[in-house]
Amino acid sequence: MERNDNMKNILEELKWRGLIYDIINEEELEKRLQEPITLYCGFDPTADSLHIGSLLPIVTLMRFHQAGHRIIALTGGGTGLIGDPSGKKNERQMNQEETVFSWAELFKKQFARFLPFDDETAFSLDNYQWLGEMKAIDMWREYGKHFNINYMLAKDSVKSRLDNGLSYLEFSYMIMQSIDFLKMYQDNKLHCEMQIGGQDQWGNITAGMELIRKVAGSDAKVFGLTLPLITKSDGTKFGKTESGAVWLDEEKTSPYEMYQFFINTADADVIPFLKYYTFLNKDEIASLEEKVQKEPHLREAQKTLAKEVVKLVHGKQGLENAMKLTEALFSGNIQSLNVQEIKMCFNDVAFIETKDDMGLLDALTALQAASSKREGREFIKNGAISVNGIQVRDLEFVVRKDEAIGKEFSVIRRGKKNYYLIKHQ
Ligand code: 383
Repeated sequence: MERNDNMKNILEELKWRGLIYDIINEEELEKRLQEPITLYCGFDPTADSLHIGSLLPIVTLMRFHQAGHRIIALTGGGTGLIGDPSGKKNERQMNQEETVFSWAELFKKQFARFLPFDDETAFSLDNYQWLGEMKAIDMWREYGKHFNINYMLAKDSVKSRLDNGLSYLEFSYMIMQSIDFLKMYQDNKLHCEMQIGGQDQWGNITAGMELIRKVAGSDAKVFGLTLPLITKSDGTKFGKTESGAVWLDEEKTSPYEMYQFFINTADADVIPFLKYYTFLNKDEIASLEEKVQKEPHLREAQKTLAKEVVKLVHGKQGLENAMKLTEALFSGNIQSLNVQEIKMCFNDVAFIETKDDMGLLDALTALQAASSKREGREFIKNGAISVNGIQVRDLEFVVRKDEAIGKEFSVIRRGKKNYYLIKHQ
């Protein structure tokens, strides 16, 4: 019973969460969603990991699945060889086939962390399966025939690139993505009737719907839904830190770094982000909203957001690790960390490498923790500097490999928050 209500109310739920940018034919879709529907979202393997931008459509697929619908995570092993011009200013560099295939496998492993693939209600597919074996002549005769050049030129992804340059390869991308939708629509077992994607995918999604109607008949009912592009209240791009993108692979972005990324969410953004990324319900979010208003300094909402997302992506263990590191850094209790944890924590702080023991003053200037020796002396005298969690007031202090953590790292802290690393070789 509850499952059924969820199924029927999924649009309402998505709307409340601010997850809908656009829907084609909303009334019809609302009716159609009274019964289980199959929907998909595609992801091109353009790097060796998914990133935080891919998480929103993944979580949205989870919501549909939990509401009783059937979902497909489509890896673009085929389309990844072509390159979607949508939202891209310039032609992409072509990646080697083996590279794209190996990335595709990494994507599939990552999807499985979120989606319980069972080949009945949740599917993991790769469009190389059909695009890879398609003959060029068939592609033009069976599908190219249905694409009107004027229609293609009118799409943003094409129009915006005409001056900058757009190769025939990327121009044909929307045909490939449309073929996917058609193939999965025609497949009896899948009968996929809906595609979701970010705002940038609107043109490709509608092109697919158009192709299905041309091939299967104008009464074919298919749907498209786009998710908003996530924006931040300060106008900066979401999903980037100083050290680059936030990846879902823990080797590229540690659970600790991801935790820090979300903890730093602005008060103005934290409620929308909780709605987008977590499964907390209306009451839970409303009570956090009150806390943002009444006691913003406690950052309760940010802590919840960070915990929920890190747990979702890295599991309980990852979350525990992130919190341990956060606690150690906050309290300055660096000694409690092992070499592995030091690496995770200080992945992106300023560092120097040295073979020799090093005077603290020299280290401070080399690390640019102090602009001059004079300033360095001030810092030390004022008790602002600690080495491996222990305050140092001795101007002659020497940072020694022998006393380093694991004989590898000495962590320098200046003030409450500024960390630097000496890597002993
Ligand atoms: C490929 C084949 C399909 C359907 C979709 C695709 C991929 C699509 C694409 N998507 C982006 C990507 O792969 O390029 N042509 O990096 C991103 N997506 C999702 C979402 C998003 C989009 O994977 O807006 C952000 O994550 O749609 O930019 O049959």
